Amino acid sequence: MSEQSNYEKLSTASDRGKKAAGEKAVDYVKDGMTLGLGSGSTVYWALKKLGERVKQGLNVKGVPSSTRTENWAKEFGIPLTTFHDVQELDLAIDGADEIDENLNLLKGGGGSLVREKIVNAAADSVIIIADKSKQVTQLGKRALPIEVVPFGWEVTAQRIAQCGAEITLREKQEQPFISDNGNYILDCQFELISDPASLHATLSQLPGVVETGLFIGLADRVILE
Ligand code: ABF
Repeated sequence: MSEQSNYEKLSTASDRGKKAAGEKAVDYVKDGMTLGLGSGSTVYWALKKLGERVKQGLNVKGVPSSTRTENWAKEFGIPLTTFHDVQELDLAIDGADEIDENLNLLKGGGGSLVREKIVNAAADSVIIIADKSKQVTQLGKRALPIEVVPFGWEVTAQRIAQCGAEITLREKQEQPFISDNGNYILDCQFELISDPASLHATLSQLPGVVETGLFIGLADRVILE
């Protein structure tokens, strides 16, 4: 069964929450906007609704944050553009794995965190869409995804472990998972993250770390359903 037909089954409350949140985000899209298109199953619903609006005459274009999002956007008839042509986005719509009360996020479960962060940071405004299970008091219950350069990843992993994490190299079909940027993802289980900004700053300084899944101060609004 394809990913999409799985989403369409809406078998759990969380699936229905994702659909509701994704669709609501489209109410914030105005004619003429250039959009950042996030990734994940909640974004799938935003893209589907956005495609319907485009068919009704809404004029927008989007920069996709993953190959999967690019394919869905094409399927739904959403015009696409790239950072070669636009360097500022009006609005980004994206999902998250955890959202704390300060709207800091843990992201990257789908492996697209680098492009998601570039897209979110380029947007005037960022709306995060999620089902209610993503709301937490403190980030870090889930492992923190960190994208690293494949060369010397073992050394990078050791350095991250010294910051207090248990590290798992993400795999797909028993091979290292490769991001859209050709890198590896380390899933790093910390104790609960008490100071996300400081942890992000520390990790970002380690050689080999491309980006962390901590999104600090980027989200402007959260739609939780
Ligand atoms: C992306 O999609 C990721 O950063 C995050 O890991 C994930 C959320 O997934 P879903 O919407 O499928 O729950 O935004």
